[in-house]
Amino acid sequence: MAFHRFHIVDTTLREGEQWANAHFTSAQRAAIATQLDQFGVEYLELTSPCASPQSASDLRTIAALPLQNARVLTHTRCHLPDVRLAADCGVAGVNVLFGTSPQLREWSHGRSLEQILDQAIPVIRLLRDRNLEVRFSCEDAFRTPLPDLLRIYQAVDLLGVDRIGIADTVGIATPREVERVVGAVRNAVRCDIEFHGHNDGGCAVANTYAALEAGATHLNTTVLGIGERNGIAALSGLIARLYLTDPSSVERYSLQRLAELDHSVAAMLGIAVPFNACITSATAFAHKAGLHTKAVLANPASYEAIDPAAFGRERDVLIGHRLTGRHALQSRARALGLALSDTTIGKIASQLKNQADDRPLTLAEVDGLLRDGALQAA
Ligand code: HCA
Ligand code: CU
Repeated sequence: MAFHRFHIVDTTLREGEQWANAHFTSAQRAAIATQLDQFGVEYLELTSPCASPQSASDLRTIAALPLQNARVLTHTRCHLPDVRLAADCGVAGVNVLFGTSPQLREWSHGRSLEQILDQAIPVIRLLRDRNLEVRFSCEDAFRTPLPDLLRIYQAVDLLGVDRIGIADTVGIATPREVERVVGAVRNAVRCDIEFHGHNDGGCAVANTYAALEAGATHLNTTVLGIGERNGIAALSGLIARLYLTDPSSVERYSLQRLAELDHSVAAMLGIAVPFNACITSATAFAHKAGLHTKAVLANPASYEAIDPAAFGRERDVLIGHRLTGRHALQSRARALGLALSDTTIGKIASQLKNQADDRPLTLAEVDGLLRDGALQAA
């Protein structure tokens, strides 16, 4: 299936900074912006200049970088003073938000729908007058009654926003609900649609993908999925999902840079890339069980839907453990230039399994067993 055109709005430098253990220095922020730009994301969303003096000066610095692909946005409350300051920082646009669910209206800001719209009007006008991209997002959209959502989105669409944002702020949506809500919004507005999905229920990437299928044009990600609580859709997860559907949908990105990007941000955060990160984790292309290794050695496509080479990764066929099969050993022997009979391979396999019950063997140790086996058989 071919996708309509979509844009990645990476918010590592805003939502990502809201992860409990994230605290980027100015140099790190600039490095992340540069790496994301080199990867090819279309937008970077940065923390509001109202957050702190350093946030304001870093926003100006990054907005002035000679980036090749990414337009720099900042994210502010829908307050005129905040938006005025943001508009003076050299950004291409401002992402504003307002909580619209009954929960946030009651416990966060206490405003009615009318008051929200009254506050949005001058903000949208100011950004349009300044020729800046303007996005208006309903925070907590999936706990906002659909009629309320549509009313707000249609009103801001008529006021001339470039896009509206649909945020699953508390991570409660399912792909089906995302399809229903984004589909309804798609039918109600002319402007572009951005989706922002939290991962509390483990559905962030699935929901973001469902939003794309239902008509969203702009998709929020962060590197490694960092963000409030357990974060939002991970860039590598979304790229994997898109690649699996249609490799040509992501060919415009520098896919070979993805692993380096994840590892570099992980190092800045003082964490390892999670073992289950799509594409970029140490074991994302490691095959272990005998059934798997046998088939992968014959044809990698048997157990690999993603080609590691497309991302500059290599597959790992693990053959030093107790689940190793004879086929994997035979294939390794051939790679070493050793011609071993089935009987010899069988003996080596038993030897390996005995030893590997204590601990897995390294590849060098397996090679040693194969070479010894070849000498004894000669
Ligand atoms: C938050 C806000 C937000 C905003 C998303 C958006 C969310 O940090 O609570 O502007 O679309 O998840 O609602 O990240
Ligand atoms: Cu968020």
